[in-house]
Amino acid sequence: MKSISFLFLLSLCLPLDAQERPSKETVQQWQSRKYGMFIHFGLFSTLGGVWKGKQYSGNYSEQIQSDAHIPEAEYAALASQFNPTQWDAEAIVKLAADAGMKFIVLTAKHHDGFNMFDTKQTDYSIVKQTPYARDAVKSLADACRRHNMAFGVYYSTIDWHFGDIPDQRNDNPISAAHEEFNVAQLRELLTNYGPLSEIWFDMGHSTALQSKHFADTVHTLQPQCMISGRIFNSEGDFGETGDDDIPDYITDEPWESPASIFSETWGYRSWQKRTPLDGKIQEHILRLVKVVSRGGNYLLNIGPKGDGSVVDYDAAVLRGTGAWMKKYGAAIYGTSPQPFRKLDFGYATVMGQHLYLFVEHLPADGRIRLPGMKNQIVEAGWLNGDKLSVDGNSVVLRGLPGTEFLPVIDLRFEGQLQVQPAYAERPDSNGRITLLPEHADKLFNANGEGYYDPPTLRSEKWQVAIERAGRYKVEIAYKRGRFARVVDVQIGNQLIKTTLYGNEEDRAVAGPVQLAPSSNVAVSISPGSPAMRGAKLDFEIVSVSLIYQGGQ
Ligand code: H79
Repeated sequence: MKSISFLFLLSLCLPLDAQERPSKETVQQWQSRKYGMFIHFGLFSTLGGVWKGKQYSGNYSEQIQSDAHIPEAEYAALASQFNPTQWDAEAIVKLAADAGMKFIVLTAKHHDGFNMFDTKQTDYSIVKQTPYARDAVKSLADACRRHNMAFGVYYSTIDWHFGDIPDQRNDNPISAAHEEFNVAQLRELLTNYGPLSEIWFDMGHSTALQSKHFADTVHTLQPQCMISGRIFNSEGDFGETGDDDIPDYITDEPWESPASIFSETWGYRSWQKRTPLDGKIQEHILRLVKVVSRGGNYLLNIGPKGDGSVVDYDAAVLRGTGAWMKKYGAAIYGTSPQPFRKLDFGYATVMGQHLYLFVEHLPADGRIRLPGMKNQIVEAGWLNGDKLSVDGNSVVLRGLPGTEFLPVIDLRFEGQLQVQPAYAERPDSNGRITLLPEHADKLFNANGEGYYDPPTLRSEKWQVAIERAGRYKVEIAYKRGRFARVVDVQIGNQLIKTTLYGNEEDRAVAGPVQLAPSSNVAVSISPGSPAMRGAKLDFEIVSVSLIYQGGQ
């Protein structure tokens, strides 16, 4: 009897996540790709940001129907002139490859509700209502398959043609009928276009059950298809940052940063003021490197014209990033994030025994410093270029190699990478180590309830130095909690649990835990496992202390 009720209680804590999700290998593969092409293509492309002679700038051009208050019937009538004969899937895949991109995501349906694929749920599609009469999702999916390019689709959860009222926030609730319509379309997308590497849900304000319904529909048909966080309610397989956003917080979950060439629009805008090419290329290389050094994928968008052709400027930007990638791609694909908190010269990635250093600024004394790196440096040189001299754990530069933008140093080190964080907390004279929230690495869920909900704090993590071997108890001072909750205290590879009670400022004790001397042990506080997807720390940490209790 007792064990039955225990199991029942346990089942309440377990994530209700029966559906199979992408495997570790899939997630790793997805994360290794790093750079992808987003394509915003649809009925809106025919307008290029202009309606009845007026240029609309109140919103992105793919949302001109909303921005210009175009009556539904007038907007829908554009389909009869939509004839993208210049849509060349082969050429687009080649452009992506030339840019160094490893995956493509195409808008199967944007908020306007116009379908770029063959759907049986409505006639409002490129196949049924345009002179072109072909399936654009299919042609691109097939071309991607031929060239070993990963392929995914964007799918707007809201749909103005279905009857959602356009408003700038695109935060509409989803009716039951609309939910069923979406599910039927998702089944088509997940059945008729081969394996999809990801599905990019966007916007709307789905309930928790609706998000789960959409996610289960995807994973029942394709368990390995990665779902974007904008399915909301923590049902995504990867976090999606805000549009054109590179977060300053860190996360250890898979994530992606969607970017447009000009942040004003994703869909084609004929009158976009296009700035000099070199600066634009450099801007996107730098953004890509920032994202990758923090462990994310960079999804850079093009907005083809209504005739299906790619804007020359967009193609040139992509090829410009591709020229850089050709030389420096080894420092991007398959790498792990920067193991240093901050570098004064630029950014870093890691791959096996190589540390790749992206030099944005040449420090005044010419030294590339790697704070806290304990490994012996075997050799260093410009990636695909000249050797460089090493002094202790810094690289000494006499200048930059030519006028190359963001040149990369390839540094080979010995052994397993060990970086002593600059902020590792040391014990006081009583052997007590006090950890404060202002020194913590904060890990966030970027995968929360809705677009306008801020990322939630999932875990706080510190690095400590242990000088004396022995038993330590862990004291957590906290405030503003709710009821009682279990927390996981992870110290190195040891997990201990404790319960925090009440909502007043209070203390809880966990442990003791046996610790050996070490220059660097990670300590973290997280919601008690097994935790729901998206579980957050629902209290505020005042401090965490490791208190020495004596030797063995
Ligand atoms: O497909 C692209 C956008 O159309 C879609 N997401 C990307 C990938 C999107 N739909 N809604 N939103 C994003 C919400 C964003 C709304 C705003 Fe704004 C962005 C409000 C303020 C900044 C757009 C630009 C409206 C005003 C300025």
